[in-house]
Amino acid sequence: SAAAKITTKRLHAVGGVWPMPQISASSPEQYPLNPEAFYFEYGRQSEAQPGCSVLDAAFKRYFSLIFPDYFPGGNVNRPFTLEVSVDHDGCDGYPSQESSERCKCAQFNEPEQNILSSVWLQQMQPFFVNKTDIEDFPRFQFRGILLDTSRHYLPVQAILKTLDAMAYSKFNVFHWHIVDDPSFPYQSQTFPDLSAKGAFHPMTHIYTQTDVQRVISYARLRGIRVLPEFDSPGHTQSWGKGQSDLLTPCYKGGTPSGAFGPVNPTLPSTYQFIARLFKEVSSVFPDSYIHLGGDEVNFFCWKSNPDVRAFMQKMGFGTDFTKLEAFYMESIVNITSTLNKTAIVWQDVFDYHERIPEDTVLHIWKGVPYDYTKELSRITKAGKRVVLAAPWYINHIAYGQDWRKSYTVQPLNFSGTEEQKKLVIGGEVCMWGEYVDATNLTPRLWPRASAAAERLWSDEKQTSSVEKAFPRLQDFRCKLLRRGIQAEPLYVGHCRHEYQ
Ligand code: CP6
Repeated sequence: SAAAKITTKRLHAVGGVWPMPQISASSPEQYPLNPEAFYFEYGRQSEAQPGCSVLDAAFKRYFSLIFPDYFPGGNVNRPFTLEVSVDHDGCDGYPSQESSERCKCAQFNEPEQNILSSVWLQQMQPFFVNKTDIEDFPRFQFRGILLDTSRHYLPVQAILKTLDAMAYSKFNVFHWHIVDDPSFPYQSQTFPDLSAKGAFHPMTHIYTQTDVQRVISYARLRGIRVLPEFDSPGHTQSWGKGQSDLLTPCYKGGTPSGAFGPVNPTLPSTYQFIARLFKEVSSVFPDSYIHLGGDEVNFFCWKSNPDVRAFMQKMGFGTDFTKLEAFYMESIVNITSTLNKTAIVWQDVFDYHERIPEDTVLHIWKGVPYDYTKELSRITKAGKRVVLAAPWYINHIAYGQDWRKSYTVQPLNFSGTEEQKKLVIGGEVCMWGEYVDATNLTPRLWPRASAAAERLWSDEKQTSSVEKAFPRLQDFRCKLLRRGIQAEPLYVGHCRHEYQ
């Protein structure tokens, strides 16, 4: 195919395209696009053929995105067909860590030219396109966004909108920090009291099974995995409302104070509960990963409780409460393994555990702003795979163009061997919810998250200049606006579509 004739000429002038493709070559030849005579078709060599749900849905979406104001009645000139070829595994099932995101795609024109991978349809520009060959693949396999639906409830619509915007920046993991201390909005089939008593409101501020399925299938059609997080043993205050005896009673002056601490790691009933909850979660969420949290465990309440102290003695932990935390995390990681799921945990877990399974992924969030490179060295040295979140806590806002800091992160610039570098599977932008709800989520995320998206997708050398990125990101932000994403401005300026 013509796509095979891709030159390796690297062009920085691919207008409005973000993140930067790995290899692209544009010619000055231009082709008009007319909605009356524009068709998507399945390529002849495509393994996927009509009926491929992911691609059929992508054709519809991207037709509307290319021709947003289209209504029938224009004149037809030369028909223009865009052939699209994808592997069959892109059609059925859910996206996974193994999904191919590689494509050889031509931004037009001869019918032989292919777009491989539906993710790629977003490359097209409306009305006139330059003949462009593109060959592309991600630098990192894991490119996530964390949304926190516990500090504030986010309506399903707000989540779906975020999934749209994620696809435009080629994010492929939605890390759903679904529950935490303030509220438990996940409506469990097995333990309905968790949301009935632990959500902000038992009817309106919950995610029903239908809601969750909607999010998962919406994400699937956009090539996005849904990674659920049920964070424990800390960050679980809301769990205690609907599940008695789960949390540790805190003591004061030898008697229970009425307050509760982290999950009680000393009772067999705790592990029976977790096993049943995770069994449900692992069948509801198809992804092969579950995030188990394990961050920021406060030992104060455990220390105060005489039963916990007695358990420590019996287990030979002495007064080292990190051993107790390790015992708990090990147990729930093992539960996850028996459910055939791989665990992701916050990096805190690494500090106390030598015995977690080799395939457990560590999520790096400490060491802001610069010390995360030490964390990367230390944890990859132990042979563990990592996801880097520390430099991309974009719930933190500052005056000025803070996207530049996100953009100049060098995820592999830490001391370590080539083998260690391979263990960095990607990165994640975290939007913690203390100060974020549906009113400010979109402008706080976009286009700031897109800076990290390019760092995680594109070649670092080709995208080393923040100055060159600036006008492209401004263009891309205008594209987000045209697509209905209320992305905030980067700086002084205007979007051309404002006066067209
Ligand atoms: N919630 C949970 C949070 C944070 C973490 N876990 C957090 C801590 C420090 C900062 C930002 C977020 N809000 N459950 C840590 C992973 Cl600076």
